[in-house]
Amino acid sequence: ATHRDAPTAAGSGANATDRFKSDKTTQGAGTPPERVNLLAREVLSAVHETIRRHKVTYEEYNALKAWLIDVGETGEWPLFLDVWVEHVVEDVATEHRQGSRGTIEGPYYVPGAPEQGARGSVPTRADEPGTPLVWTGQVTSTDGPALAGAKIELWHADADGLYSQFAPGIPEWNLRATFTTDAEGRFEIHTIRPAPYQIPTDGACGKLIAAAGWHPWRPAHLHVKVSAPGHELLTAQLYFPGDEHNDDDIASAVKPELILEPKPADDGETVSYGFALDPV
Ligand code: MBD
Ligand code: FE
Repeated sequence: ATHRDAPTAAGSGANATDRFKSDKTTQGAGTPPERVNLLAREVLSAVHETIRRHKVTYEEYNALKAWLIDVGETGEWPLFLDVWVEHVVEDVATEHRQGSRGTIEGPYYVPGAPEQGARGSVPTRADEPGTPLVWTGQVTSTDGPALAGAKIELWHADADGLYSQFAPGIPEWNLRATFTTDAEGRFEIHTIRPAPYQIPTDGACGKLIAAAGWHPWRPAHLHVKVSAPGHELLTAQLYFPGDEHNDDDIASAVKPELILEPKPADDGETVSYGFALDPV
């Protein structure tokens, strides 16, 4: 890549902000005033309490103000919220479920990825770097039966940790696809193993991480949305054993049930992992 199309925090941030606006911006617009009053008051009280307890100075208050302005200007509200807040929303939203565990969606999902049937490959570049991965599995209902015609939407980073449609210079649907289970609920997906993901160091989120002395890493992961008529949508991520950030993901989104057990194969790796969906 030339310098001009090098990935930047502001570039992926602007794309993630646009993506959010085109899909989800009107969700929750009808939240009743009593609820807004309750939640806004409690969040503000928690901020006030922190200021009093730690005797926050004007210098620190102005650093916060400058940083919040920067989050907006670099388009990083989706990244900030999904990394540091979404995992708790996801826990609360799914605590009633009996079926497969899920985790956060993150900022880089795009609906409508190309349909590949029950068995096929995700779109890749001719010279796509990365270890080939063949993933087989079955989608069932927690009621018992296999779910034919269930949709598995898959998206993930490439071997450089970059996502198509958010980093520049990558074909539109690279490493993004939709699969549909066969009559027995089964699927077979051919892709590559993604690299770990690093929060951009040149944006507001990167500045917070550096200023606080944290690290910017998420472990390597595959994102999925699994859906079938009459069942709750499952949003999950799958991880690889031995990744050094499985235990300290900056986005707090790893759960032991989501770690794959890949096995070496002639040309790369194979893995078996399926999903059980809760009826609505
Ligand atoms: C990612 O790839 C991701 O999955 C999350 C949750 C946040 C930032 C980048
Ligand atoms: Fe991700």
